[in-house]
Amino acid sequence: MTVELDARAKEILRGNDRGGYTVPTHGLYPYQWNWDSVFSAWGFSTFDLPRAWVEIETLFASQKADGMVPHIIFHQVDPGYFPGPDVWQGGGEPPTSGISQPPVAAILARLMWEGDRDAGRAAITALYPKMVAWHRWWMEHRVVDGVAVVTHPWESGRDNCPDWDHGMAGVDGSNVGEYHRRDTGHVDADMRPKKIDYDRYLAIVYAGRSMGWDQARVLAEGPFLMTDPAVHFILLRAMDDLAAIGRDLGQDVAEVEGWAETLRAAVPDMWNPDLGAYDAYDLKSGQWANNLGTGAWLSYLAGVENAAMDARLTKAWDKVRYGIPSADPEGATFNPKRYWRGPSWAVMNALIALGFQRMGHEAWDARLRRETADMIRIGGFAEYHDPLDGSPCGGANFSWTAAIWLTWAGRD
Ligand code: 2M8
Repeated sequence: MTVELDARAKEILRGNDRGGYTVPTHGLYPYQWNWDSVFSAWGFSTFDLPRAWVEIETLFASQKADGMVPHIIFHQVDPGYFPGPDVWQGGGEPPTSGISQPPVAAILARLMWEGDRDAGRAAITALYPKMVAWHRWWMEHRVVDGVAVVTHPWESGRDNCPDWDHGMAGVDGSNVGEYHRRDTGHVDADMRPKKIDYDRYLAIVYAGRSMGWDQARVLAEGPFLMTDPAVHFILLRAMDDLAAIGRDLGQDVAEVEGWAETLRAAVPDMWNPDLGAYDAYDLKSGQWANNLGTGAWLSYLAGVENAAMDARLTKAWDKVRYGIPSADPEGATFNPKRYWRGPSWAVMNALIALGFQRMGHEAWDARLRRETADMIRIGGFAEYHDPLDGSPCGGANFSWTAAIWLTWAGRD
């Protein structure tokens, strides 16, 4: 079974390879997505290391002059996805979107490099200054008072998770006009965001576009701005990993270490005392999300732990069977099949497990790996899974789920 799944996972990655970049899945997502691509690279690194480094090189080839690495790169126009390059107008050749995505590159590039230093030396040496520039972009354009923020739910990668409900309520989506969604032509609409979400997603894109994607203006004047503990902890961990890479390469890492210190010092500011966990905060309305979500779970990744939170988290985990739910199972809006509002995502489970490993939570790591592997055995290489019964949700033959099988969940 494991051997068969290994072969199938490799087949999926090869099948989604479009030559230098990997699509998340055929049909539903026909372009290169930022963090999907880095997870795909990690997957490739288990059986084709040169191809793995090429994936990350292709991603960074679309880095903007200000250091941003865009969230989508539209290599070949495909009418099967909306909103495409004509809607985004993010510039570049190939064209891109106008926002970024969670900066996992340094975290996984370090793992890839440490797996084979000789093979990765040239690639990591070329990549290092580009990753520094991207992290500087985050510090300059997406950190407010030391805390990481997102200017669009898509920037968080967790598009419709309950974290964003307050911020989204403040976005006027009534003027976006007619448009034709394509996602619901590929997968069950009950597993996707609702129309009211899409209206607001588009309103935020139109606002950014009207500012010519001037990121200082997007931050100051955009209609959506929330702190994101998940991105904060990912960025903080990525800073630590980037500093480690830089030290190994003999670079001066003082600037990167300084960024890590800034982010670390602000961690207490993300603590919502009423929730008893790290939480997202709406900078427009001044309200906590009051949602026990992925951000809290990712604290371990950054070496942050809080005894008061552990019990809350494990209680939520115990309510489901297959991995970490993307929303609190006891929350009023929990939905085990609707995208980021409840399902278990193999890719998030793997990131959370890197945190468990960092903090020495071996039993949790083993449990999460077993549950994620079982979920993939039940539901296949789906985009995400129902955490109650493991059934598949969203797109099939998904690159990042295949990658997580090869790198972590399916490993002996
Ligand atoms: C989902 O997001 C895209 C927009 O970026 C979409 O729904 O159209 C998210 O799950 C995101 O995290 C992911 O990177 C992307 C491709 O898998 O799909």
